[in-house]
Amino acid sequence: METVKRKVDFGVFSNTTKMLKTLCFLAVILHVTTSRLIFTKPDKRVIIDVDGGIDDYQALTILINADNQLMIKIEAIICTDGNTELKNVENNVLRLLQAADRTDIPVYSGSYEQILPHKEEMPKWYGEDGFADLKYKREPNRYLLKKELAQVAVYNIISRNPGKVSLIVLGPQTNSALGFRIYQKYGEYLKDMHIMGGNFGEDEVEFNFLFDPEAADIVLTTTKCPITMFTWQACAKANFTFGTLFNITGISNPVWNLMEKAERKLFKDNKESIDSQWFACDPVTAAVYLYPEETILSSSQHSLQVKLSEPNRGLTVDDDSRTEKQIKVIEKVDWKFFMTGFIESFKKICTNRICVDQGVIS
Ligand SMILES: [Ca+2]
Repeated sequence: METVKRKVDFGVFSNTTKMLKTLCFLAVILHVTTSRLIFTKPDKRVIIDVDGGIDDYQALTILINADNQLMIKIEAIICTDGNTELKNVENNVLRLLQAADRTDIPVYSGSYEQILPHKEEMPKWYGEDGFADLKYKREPNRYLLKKELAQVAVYNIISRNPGKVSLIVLGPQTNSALGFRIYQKYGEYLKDMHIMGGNFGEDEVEFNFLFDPEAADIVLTTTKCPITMFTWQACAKANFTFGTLFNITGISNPVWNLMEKAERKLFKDNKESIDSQWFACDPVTAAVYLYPEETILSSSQHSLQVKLSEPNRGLTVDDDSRTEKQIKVIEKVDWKFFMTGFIESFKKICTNRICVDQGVIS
C-alpha cells in the first residue's frame, strides 16, 4: 500500500509538474505567436504577375526574401505569356521556388496569349525560354502548379480581403485585363497596382505594353485603385552595366548561382560587352513596392491611356477625357539604395532555408 501510495503521490507530483511545464510551454508559444502577430505580422500582402524573364526572377527573389523576413506575405504568383511561352514562364517560376525552398507559395497559370495576335514576332530578350536556355539535369516539379485559373485565384483572394492585397505586374497586362472583364469588382477589390511597363512622353514603346496594348489600355483606363508605374524611360536612366552585376562578389547559394549562370550565358550568347547597359526594370519595381519612400526620388500624377493604332502602337499617352489622376508615374529612383537591397536579398534568401541546387548542365 505504501509503495502504491508513493507511486500515486509521485504520479500526482509528476502530473502537476507536467501540467505546469505544459502551461509554461503554451504560455511561451502564445507569447511568441502574439509577439509575431503584434510586431511582425506582414501588413503588406501581394500577388505577383510575371512573364518568366531573368529580371522577373530577380524581382521575385527580392520579394521572396522580404516574405522570408515577414515584411510581406506573397499570396500568389500568377503567370502570363510574355518573355517566353506560358509553360516556360511556369517552369522558370517553379524552378526558383524549388531553389529558394519556397514551394509553399502557390503558383497559378494565366493567359497563354495576348488579346489580339501580333503581326510580327516579338523580341526574345532572355532567350527562347526566358532564362538563357540553360540545360538542366531535371525538370521542375510541375505538380506544384495549382489547377485553378489565375483570374479565379486572384478574385478569390481579393474578394475575401477587399482593399488589403496589392498586385505587382511585371509582364504584359493580359491577366489583369481579363480579370477586369470577367469580374466587375476585380479592380475595386485591389489595394493598389504596381506596374513595370509603359513609356510616357517619348516615342519608344516599352515591351510589356507593346506585347499587349489592348490589355494595357483596359488596365490603365478602367482600374479604380491607385497605380504606381515604373516606366521604360525611368528604368533606362540607370547606369548599371554587366560589369556592375558581374563585379558583385561574396554570394554563393543556389538562388544566386542559378541567376548568375543565366546572366553569364545570356551575356555570352548575345555577345554583350562588359560595358553594355544591364537593365533591372522588374527588380526595381519590386524595390519600389517594398520601400516607396526610400526608392522613389521623384514622380508625377497622371491619367493615362495606351495608343492602339500605328504609329507607335502601345505608347502610353495622356487621357484628357478623365479628371482623376490615380496613376503615379515614377521619374527618378535611388539606384544606390536599390542595388544595396538587390545584393542583400540574394545574400539572405537562403538563410535558415534548405535551398536546392537546380542541376545546371550548361
Ligand atoms: Ca517581366
